[in-house]
Amino acid sequence: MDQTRYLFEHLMNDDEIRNVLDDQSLEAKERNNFHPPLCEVFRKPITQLRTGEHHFFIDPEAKKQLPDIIDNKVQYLIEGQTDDLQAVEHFSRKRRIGIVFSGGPSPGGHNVIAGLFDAAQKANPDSQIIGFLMGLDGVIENEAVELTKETVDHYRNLGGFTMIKTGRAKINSPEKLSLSRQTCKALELDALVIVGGDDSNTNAAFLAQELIKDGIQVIGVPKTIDGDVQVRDEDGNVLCAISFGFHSAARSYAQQISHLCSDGSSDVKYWHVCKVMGRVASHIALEAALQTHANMTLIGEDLINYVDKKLLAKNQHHGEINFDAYGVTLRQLSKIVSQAVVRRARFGKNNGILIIPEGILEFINEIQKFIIKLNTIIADYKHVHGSDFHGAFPTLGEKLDYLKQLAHKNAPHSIWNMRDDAMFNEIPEFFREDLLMERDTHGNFPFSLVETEKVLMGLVDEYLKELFERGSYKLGIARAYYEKTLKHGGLSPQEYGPILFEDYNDATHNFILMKKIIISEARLKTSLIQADKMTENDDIHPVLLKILKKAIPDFKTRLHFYGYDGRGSNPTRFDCMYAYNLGNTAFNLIANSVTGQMAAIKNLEKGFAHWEPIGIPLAPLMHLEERKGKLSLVMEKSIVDTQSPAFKVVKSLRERWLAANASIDCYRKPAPIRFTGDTEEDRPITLILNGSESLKKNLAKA
Ligand code: FBP
Repeated sequence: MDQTRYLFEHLMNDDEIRNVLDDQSLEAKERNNFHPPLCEVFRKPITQLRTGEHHFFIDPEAKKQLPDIIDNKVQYLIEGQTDDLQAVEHFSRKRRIGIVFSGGPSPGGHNVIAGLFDAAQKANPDSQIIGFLMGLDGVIENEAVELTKETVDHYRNLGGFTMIKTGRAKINSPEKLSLSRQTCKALELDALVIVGGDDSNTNAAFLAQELIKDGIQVIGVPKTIDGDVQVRDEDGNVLCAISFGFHSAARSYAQQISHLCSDGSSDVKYWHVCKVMGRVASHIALEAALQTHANMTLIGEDLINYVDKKLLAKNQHHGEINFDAYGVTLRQLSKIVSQAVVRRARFGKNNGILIIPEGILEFINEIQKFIIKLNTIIADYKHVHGSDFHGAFPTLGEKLDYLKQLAHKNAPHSIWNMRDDAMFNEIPEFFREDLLMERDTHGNFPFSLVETEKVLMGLVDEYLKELFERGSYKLGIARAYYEKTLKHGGLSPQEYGPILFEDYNDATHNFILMKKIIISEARLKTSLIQADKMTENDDIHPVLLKILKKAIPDFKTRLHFYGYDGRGSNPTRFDCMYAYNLGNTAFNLIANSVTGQMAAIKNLEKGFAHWEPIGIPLAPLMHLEERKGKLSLVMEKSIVDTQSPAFKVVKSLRERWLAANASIDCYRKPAPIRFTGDTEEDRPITLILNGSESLKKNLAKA
């Protein structure tokens, strides 16, 4: 017997070894056996609908393009009457339901399928669930498989979209709509469930409109780690507080970041810069801040509120308003970060943790302008020339030449003018290349591929060097350490203190700051000569050199990107339960004959006992937005509300978490992702804060 075969057979005969080498870990098996609790209503034999009193602002274009589903209302799922035999028969009839994932993976997706599968089987064991493969392309091209119990069981409570895969295709043309319709008819589907983000739910609305004449229902499910699919009615009532997957991804990133907090505060030599996913909105960064208490977290949405007061005041003397003073530029942002570094350094802290949302560029004045302009130029090129911009100009040089030509045309309303061209050429080359990258199928800018953190930290480094030269970036020295060291070297701390330090005579300062002028050995020598402590021919006392070395900061960064890893993590218990109940909601909406609705769970922010499964009408959520340089009807993304309690809490704790003082850092250790145990949190912290009535009251008083 050859050695490999012998080894294999040996492995299979040894229980202990077979167990540890099994492709499915014990955790995965335990996850497979976990039964997420169901909302009360789903434990009843059947459900029915109750129309809710909610109002939406309706975009006239939505009324025009989605006439058959625009009058849909919010539907609450309530217990159905089992004595209504017709209703029972309708609810329990055999159905064929298609399901598709669309867009980036989001932990919990498999549980949506499991929830749909179990609910359909409970209503009628002959019902079938058809999984479309590789995203909406599977619907367009009729690539599908029937999902068996065995397949579904294998993926319960596990992360990824592995069961049927996903893709970024969209149904954005009459041809694709027609092909999708053909597929649904050919497969004799009763309904199709689209699990996706804002763009995919937009697709769901259009498909619902298209398929209504065939009696095929379409239901959307709010998925995206970005957390930007949130719905409120016109009166501000929250109908969908967050999409599934957000909690797991944020917790996964938070855990990695918290490990860096431990490492960084032990080795005290790096600023760890952590970019976290979230294409535009900074929800993940906000949650990661709450989970970890990192020293500094940038929130893109907050930067819009930045006002350059100096610039504003300068022009106000002439009675003018300089609108350039509003919003932040990349350079200003680098100064804000630098100030935080300097302030911590003052207390001897040469380390720190900075969280940057990947979508931050969207909120930086000049970059946002470039992204919008370049999106339009790239999309226009295709409209006008019929060929792809990137195909026509494969190299950066060719792309830049094309932009230059546009600028030189000097047309009065040209989208790219000489000033744009000049400013664009001042940006580092790798960053220009990033900004010109290919857009995705939705025309979106690929934020996760851009090295934002590198650009920003490059500028921070530059500014810190400037501050160091000016003498305002120094590491504070513990007074006790200074005194001990000098005494040890045979020098009098009291004699040298006032020569070396700005604040030596202020006994309340436990950390003392070297004088601005002393930034090198030469400057130290000059100061000592002027104070008659040495002559030109003497060498500086080694103990004083030691103190100088301690005062000179060495700013070193380590850049990290937390994105795809957390997107593929296993779901938290919250996401296991949420997604499973969403799958049940989708089935129950279908069984109650509605279409053009998004399955949602109301009261997520209040905890499981209060969860209410509902259907939110998709059409009223659509509005006109510029996409690829054209106005399109799409679902609006929800960005961080800077008036929300969660944001205000983070803002009020910023100073504490920065810990630019003599105290220790306030890092918080979030739990690892899991679904068992009493200490697992039951929902994202953002939701807890936003749902807290007492916090709302206190904030109103403040
Ligand atoms: P969805 O909006 O499809 O859920 O995807 C979100 C996301 O994970 C973003 O956070 C990220 O910017 C983007 O996908 C990455 O896209 P890609 O997978 O195409 O690199």
